[in-house]
Amino acid sequence: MGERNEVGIAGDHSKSTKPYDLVLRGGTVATASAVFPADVAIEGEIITAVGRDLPPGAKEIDARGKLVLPGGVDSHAHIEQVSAAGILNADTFESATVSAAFGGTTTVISFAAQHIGLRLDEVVDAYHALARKGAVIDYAFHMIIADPTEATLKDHLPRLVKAGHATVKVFMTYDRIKLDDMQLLDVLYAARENRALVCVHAENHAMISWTGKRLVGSGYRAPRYHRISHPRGGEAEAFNRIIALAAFIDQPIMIFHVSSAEGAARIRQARGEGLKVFAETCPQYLFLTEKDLDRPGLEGAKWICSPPLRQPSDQEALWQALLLGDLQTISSDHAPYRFDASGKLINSADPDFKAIPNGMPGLEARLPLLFDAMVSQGRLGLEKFVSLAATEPAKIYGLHPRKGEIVIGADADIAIWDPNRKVTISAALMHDLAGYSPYEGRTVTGWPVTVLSRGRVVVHNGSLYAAPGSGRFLAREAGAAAVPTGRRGPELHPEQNFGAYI
Ligand code: DUC
Ligand code: ZN
Ligand code: ZN
Repeated sequence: MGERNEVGIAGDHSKSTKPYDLVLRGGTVATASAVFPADVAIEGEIITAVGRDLPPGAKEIDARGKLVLPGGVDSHAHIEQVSAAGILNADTFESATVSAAFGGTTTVISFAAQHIGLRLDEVVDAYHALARKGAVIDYAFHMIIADPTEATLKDHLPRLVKAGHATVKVFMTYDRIKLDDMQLLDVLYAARENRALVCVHAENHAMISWTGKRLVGSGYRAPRYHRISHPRGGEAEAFNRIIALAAFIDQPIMIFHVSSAEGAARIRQARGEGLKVFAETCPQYLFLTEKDLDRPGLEGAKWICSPPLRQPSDQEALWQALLLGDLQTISSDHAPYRFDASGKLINSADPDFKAIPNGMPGLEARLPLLFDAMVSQGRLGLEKFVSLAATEPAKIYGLHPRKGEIVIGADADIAIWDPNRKVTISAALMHDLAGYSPYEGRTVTGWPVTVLSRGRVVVHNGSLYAAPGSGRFLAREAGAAAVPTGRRGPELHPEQNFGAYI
């Protein structure tokens, strides 16, 4: 990777006759470990040099006064996906990836969502077709397994992992897609056999259903009761359970969208015990609270997501967990539903909170919100921003070093940020199809002004330059994150279980 015919040594252009295709000149480059002034040279789709005073490019972009950062990697976004309740969300691959690009994100991992009775390989093919048609940035899929039949786990999954789908996702809640503990063990075991990382939506289903039923039965129907119906102890319980199951099988897991202080504490404990438990949180859990749900009438429906928005003390605990490395990534969990009869109000014009689809848009606002908090306001700093938003997700999900870092040989996926630009977030500014922004009216400092995907300018000064279908599928092998520790539950060891191979 990264070698040029003319020069022999990647990054040394001194003996070359041909100019670089493109040079980003005079900016400040940031990686997850350093911030330094440098030009970045690109040939074709690849970064081929990073250094001071590089020779000219056939084209140049003036990056003086700007930050040159790896394009964001959003490792959790629901795009053109049919939900557990059978509802299609608002975005297409085109609108979602355009929105991502405007927000500085150049790689997205969305879902291929199996429902009961469907063949996993056919599901993956169907999402491939949608993405191939619409995506303007590069993409991959987590395979949602809702029907872990023998054919799914023994036939389709192994073939799909070999075809570059290195991650699966399972749900511990939601009628119709939740897996019971036996099924979770089956998926964890199959993932271990095939070397795939298992991502988990972990909440206690019975606690949610029981509380929700009693609330609605007693007439508490408003959106704010959504939060009450997802008890914080239900997150901690499900984390404990999936961690115990994964430790028994010795299968690394990624716990999605950590929302509570108790949840973060469980992950810290598991990691302290040497278990391979990775975890993410999302901007909504860092920047919004249950107060956002508590609005007159049905307005709060726009802020219904699961797990729910919680309290300022949870936000502080999540920031602390990010600081300590207990949480390694921040994804959007983009799941857009319009505030009308196609989305949030699809089940009724006056729904109780249980009948309102879960989720909110976030692909575009993710990085500007984080940049503002972490860089402009100084919380954790620029290197950590790059790490959480791009480098770590790329590493954990098998995309690094191709994605997630400005380094010779990587894809030229780059976002040039104006660190001083002030922007007030509004639905009108966003490019998704949700029709509202949960962050309406919030002013952030710092904005991605030019975004490149594999060396192509896809966004520049508020205009789009990419065609639908120009994004590419990223086949991934599981990286180090998915390698088991080698310490299974003793009951699975023939030396310790009277010789049984199970
Ligand atoms: N919860 C999910 O589990 N998925 C999509 C969005 C949400 O709120
Ligand atoms: Zn989820
Ligand atoms: Zn999700």
